[in-house]
Amino acid sequence: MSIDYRQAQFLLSAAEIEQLPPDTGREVAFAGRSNAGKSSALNCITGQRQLARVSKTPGRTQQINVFPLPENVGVSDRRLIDLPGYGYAKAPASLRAHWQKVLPQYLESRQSLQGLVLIMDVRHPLGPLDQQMLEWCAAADLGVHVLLSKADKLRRGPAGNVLQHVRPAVSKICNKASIQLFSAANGDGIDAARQQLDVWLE
Ligand SMILES: Nc1nc2c(ncn2[C@@H]2O[C@H](COP(=O)(O)OP(=O)(O)OP(=O)(O)O)[C@@H](O)[C@H]2O)c(=O)[nH]1
Ligand SMILES: [Mg+2]
Repeated sequence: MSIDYRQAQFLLSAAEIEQLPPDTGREVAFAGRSNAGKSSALNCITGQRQLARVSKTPGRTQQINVFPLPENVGVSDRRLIDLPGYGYAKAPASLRAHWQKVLPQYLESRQSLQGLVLIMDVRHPLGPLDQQMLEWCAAADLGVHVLLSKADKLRRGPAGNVLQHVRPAVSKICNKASIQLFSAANGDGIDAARQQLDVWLE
């Protein structure tokens, strides 16, 4: 049986780890560079256009947004988490410093966190902050599933080439990581992404 992600609902936005729901059950977090397509991926996977806010302006998701899955999907106490995007140059320095502190703290301390979906624009993969994120996950012994997003922006051949190049580079930093192409625009890769969530959440 697989989980019905379409039932996900918005619960709250948190600026601090202490504001998150109790650290019980299981959750999966979505992370990535600002504008990489985190919120779009969440909306695509949950089949809900407006669950997470999507914006042309980078830096839209500035808090930790929590989306519980209701009990009636066959599991209980399960959540999806939309993390604030990193690397947005125009974000106030104080906010960047805040998340630079809170993100690794969250990855290390959150017991219910089963894995991280790391989203990278297929046209700009594996920037310095993506590498840092992978290093934090390796240090926390956390599973990572990379979505090379906006795959519809490249032809199939070039997109496949990026996948072949990025896969070993990602594994080198974090040997537990898996990777795939993904497009929120046309739904390519959605089944594989949901399967990974099922593994972590079921
Ligand atoms: N063509 C295409 N555009 C996409 C895709 N995913 C996201 N976008 C576009 O990329 C922009 C950013 O998407 P978001 O989902 O808001 O990105 P985000 O990572 O949540 O950004 P922040 O919350 O600002 O950190 C929007 O204009 C989206 O429409 C995709 O798969 N294909
Ligand atoms: Mg967002």
